Amino acid sequence: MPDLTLWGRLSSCNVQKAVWVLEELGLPYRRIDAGGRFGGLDDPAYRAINPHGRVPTLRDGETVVWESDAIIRYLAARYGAGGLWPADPAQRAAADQWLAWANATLYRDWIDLFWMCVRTPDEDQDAVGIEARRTRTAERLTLLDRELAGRPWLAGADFSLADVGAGMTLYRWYQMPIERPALPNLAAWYEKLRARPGYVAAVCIPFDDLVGRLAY
Ligand SMILES: N[C@@H](CCC(=O)N[C@@H](CS)C(=O)NCC(=O)O)C(=O)O
Repeated sequence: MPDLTLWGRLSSCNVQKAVWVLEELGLPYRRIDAGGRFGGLDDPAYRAINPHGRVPTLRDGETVVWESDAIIRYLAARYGAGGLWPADPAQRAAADQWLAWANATLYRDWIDLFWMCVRTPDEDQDAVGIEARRTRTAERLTLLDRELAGRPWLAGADFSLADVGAGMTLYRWYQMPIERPALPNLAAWYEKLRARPGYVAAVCIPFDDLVGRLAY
């Protein structure tokens, strides 16, 4: 029986990825609220396990991992039996490229958009900046829509970490007060994600407590 502890508030999108994978794998774990209004990230004990001082951090017995994508890769490799993270290098690369793309490309404008149009108080919002991020995020999601036309899941026939990295952004994308292009394949994929209990438990988290609030 693994001894898993995850540090991080559930309102953090990066924590959400880790919780989603823990739920997908059906693993028992303890989650400790940290970061945001819970604080604790500058505590020496926390810095000792995560020198970066951010959430999430995972401890599995003696093993400590931080950085959300490193955490989900670790969990899937350790406990996923080749499902979420295929053992075959070519199949794994098919998932890994999307996981890397989600973090390096999709995430950047998407998270800026979230901060600029949700977390920034109305009176301080930069409409031009918001529109630039909205347009670029829509372009990335349009690419996903095209890709998803030919297969059920992002890396192929099976659900994998590729779906976690990019799929994590969709709940907030569909909740944000913005205009969205009609993307039928993306919408169908989102519905399939919403049918997964792990996605609902980890990602479909209302963010009212973050609205108009730059500081925690
Ligand atoms: N690249 C890191 C980003 C970690 C990060 O910046 N986490 C944010 C929350 S999403 C954080 O710790 N913010 C400070 C806080 O919550 O107090 C990862 O994916 O884990």
